Amino acid sequence: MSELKTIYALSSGAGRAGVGVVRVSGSESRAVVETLCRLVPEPRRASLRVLRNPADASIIDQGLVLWLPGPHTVTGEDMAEFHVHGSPAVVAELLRCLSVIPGCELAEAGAFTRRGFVNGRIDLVEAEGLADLLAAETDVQRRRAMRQFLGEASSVYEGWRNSVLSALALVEASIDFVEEDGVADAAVLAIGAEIDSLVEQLRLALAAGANAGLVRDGVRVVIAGPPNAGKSSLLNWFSKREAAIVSPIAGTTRDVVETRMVMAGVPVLLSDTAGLREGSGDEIEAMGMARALRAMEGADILIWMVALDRPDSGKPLRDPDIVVLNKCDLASTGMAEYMIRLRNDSAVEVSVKTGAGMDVLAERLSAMVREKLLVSDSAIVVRERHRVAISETIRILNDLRGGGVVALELTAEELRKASRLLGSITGHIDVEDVLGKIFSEFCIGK
Ligand SMILES: Nc1nc2c(ncn2[C@@H]2O[C@H](COP(=O)(O)OP(=O)(O)O)[C@@H](O)[C@H]2O)c(=O)[nH]1
Ligand SMILES: [Mg+2]
Repeated sequence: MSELKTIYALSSGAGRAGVGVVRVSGSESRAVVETLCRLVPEPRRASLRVLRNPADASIIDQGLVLWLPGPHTVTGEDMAEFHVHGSPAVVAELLRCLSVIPGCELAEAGAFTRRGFVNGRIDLVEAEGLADLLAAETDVQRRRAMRQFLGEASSVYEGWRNSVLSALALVEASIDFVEEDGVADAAVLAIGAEIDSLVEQLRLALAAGANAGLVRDGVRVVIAGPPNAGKSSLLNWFSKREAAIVSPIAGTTRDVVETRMVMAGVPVLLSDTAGLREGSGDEIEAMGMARALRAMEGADILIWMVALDRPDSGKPLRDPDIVVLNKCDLASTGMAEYMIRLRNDSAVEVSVKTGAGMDVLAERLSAMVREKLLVSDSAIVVRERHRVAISETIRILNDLRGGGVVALELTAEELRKASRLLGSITGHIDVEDVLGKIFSEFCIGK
């Protein structure tokens, strides 16, 4: 540890602010405080100090200084914090003065959190929770990330790993008695129930995590339908701005127009697509339709919109989640038949133009967004990295169970693999290669 440099960075947001917080971590932290303000404050006690440039004793700023001796700090190392006036000039001068203090260097992105991990202050799943927490834009994101950061997910992962380890202990103990008849069978039998229950829990967790990406990345809502149904009008109504061009000319929308919004505390990516019709002959419109079809496939919620005065309205690519009959201010023609063809009896009738029925539609959509998230609010298998490890663990355990009675040594080896996989999620083993990826997500100063 001793060869590690002392790192420093602006930990609060860049640009003008009331206060700028510069953090320092490493063995030189105390020396840094002495260099800049002579008298080191009492540990963990905010003290007002004048900070001076060590080269010429000119004043950098006056601010609060914290001296935080390790190991009970976020990095596990000695730390210091300088709360100065948050102007770019003050912060720049402070950082410049820090850069010439021997043994100090500017922190890389995520360096503070990484040191916290190396020193056992935080595990990988908690670090990922912290990254999500820092990136959280909505309340649902904040709550899920906070739970992960506080270690809820980690303790579940650790619990699973412990049950693998206790099965392993039993198998290893039996290996010594393998000469005796029936010991192998008895051992495998004894761990069977435990493994089955573990596999079941892992499966449930995978399923619950299937929608977790929605909390992180947002729910994709796609509006599709024939030309002139009012799709672009609907997108504009939801986004409260003229994001898409509205016109009576069929084939106006040629690309996927996306707008971000928050619904039920969740980020929603709402997409308007080119109207689907046959035989338009326009090459660019055809490309737009191809994009529309792709967007429909990737939709978490598909809104199929048709106009009430156009009974011949085509068919959606897949069962829509919401059918919207627009233009209810106009006379309806033969829609009943169309609805039967669509096999959907829960359409919402609206007029984007007059606003009729729009509150019902908004409520229906928002309920659906909430429903998508119910599953994932408590999800712990939230990243691809977790999914891969859990799926592989399930495969190994299933093979063990399905393979009849195998040699105990082999069983033990497979259980060891499973425990390593589960341990790699929280970072207790074999994780060098994933570290760079996880910590590079952080900004500098974290
Ligand atoms: N009468 C009536 N016209 C509408 C309504 N909603 C949209 N329109 C009109 O229908 C035409 C097509 O709308 P647009 O949003 O561009 O449809 P899109 O092709 O599905 O994107 C435009 O002239 C809109 O003003 C509605 O509720 N009632
Ligand atoms: Mg349009």
